[in-house]
Amino acid sequence: TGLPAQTRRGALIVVEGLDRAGKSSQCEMLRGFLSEQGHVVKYIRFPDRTTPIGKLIDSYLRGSSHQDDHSIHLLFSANRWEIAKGIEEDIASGTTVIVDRYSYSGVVYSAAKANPTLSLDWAWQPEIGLPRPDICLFLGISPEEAAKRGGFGAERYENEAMQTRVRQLFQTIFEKMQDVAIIDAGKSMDEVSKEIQSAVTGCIARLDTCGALRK
Ligand code: T5A
Ligand code: NA
Repeated sequence: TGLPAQTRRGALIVVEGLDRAGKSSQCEMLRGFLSEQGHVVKYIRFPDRTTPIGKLIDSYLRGSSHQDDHSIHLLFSANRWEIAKGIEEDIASGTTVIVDRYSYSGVVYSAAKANPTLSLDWAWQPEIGLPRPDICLFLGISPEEAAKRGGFGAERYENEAMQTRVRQLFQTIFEKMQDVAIIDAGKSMDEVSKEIQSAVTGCIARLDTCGALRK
């Protein structure tokens, strides 16, 4: 008696994957699924191209401007930091947040560049302290399956050599990581969605929603 009921926190769910693996489609489907289950859900994506930093990133990705490799890496990271507080507040107030790409894309795409002073280790540093996901769903897809979903677009990084290194680096980091579900994204949208739902349902059931979000 007397003590206010503690608000149960939301979950932080990250969806990562290779280009055209279906991340955005699956985030939307997951949002619908969780909403139907009665969760309050927010869907955000990185890069968030709407902020001033995001506009610099957008221009870089579209090839309209140049940035040093380290500099653009720090901008991608800063783009997460400027939204991090908002994520923490949402989670604390009971909202489940689905994030389309996060630090893992951040470190992998930068380290995939042939730049001798931009290692995975270097790339991780500015990510330290950001809210840690309760689960990361990694959507893996073969180059053949990805190609069937349309050729490479015009954006930077959408080329064979870059994608091959990105694929290897994602594997390297996810092999060592806990709380990651590797999903075969080459299957049909509904099959992929079912696998994601089952992984997320398991995660939420195990989650101590009275405990704080990890860093
Ligand atoms: N980046 C990003 C960094 O370098 N550092 C960072 O810190 C961050 C956050 C932009 C780039 O920025 C880099 C990585 C990227 O190169 P982005 O805007 O998220 O990142 O990339 P997008 O181009 O929007 O995303 P993708 O092209 O990777 O697409 P998605 O979201 O994986 O796929 P989606 O859902 O749009 O689907 C693609 C197509 O496939 C179909 C869909 O209908 C759609 O046509 N499809 C399927 N078809 C058959 N079967 C299925 N199961 C299908 N699922 C989807
Ligand atoms: Na996308």
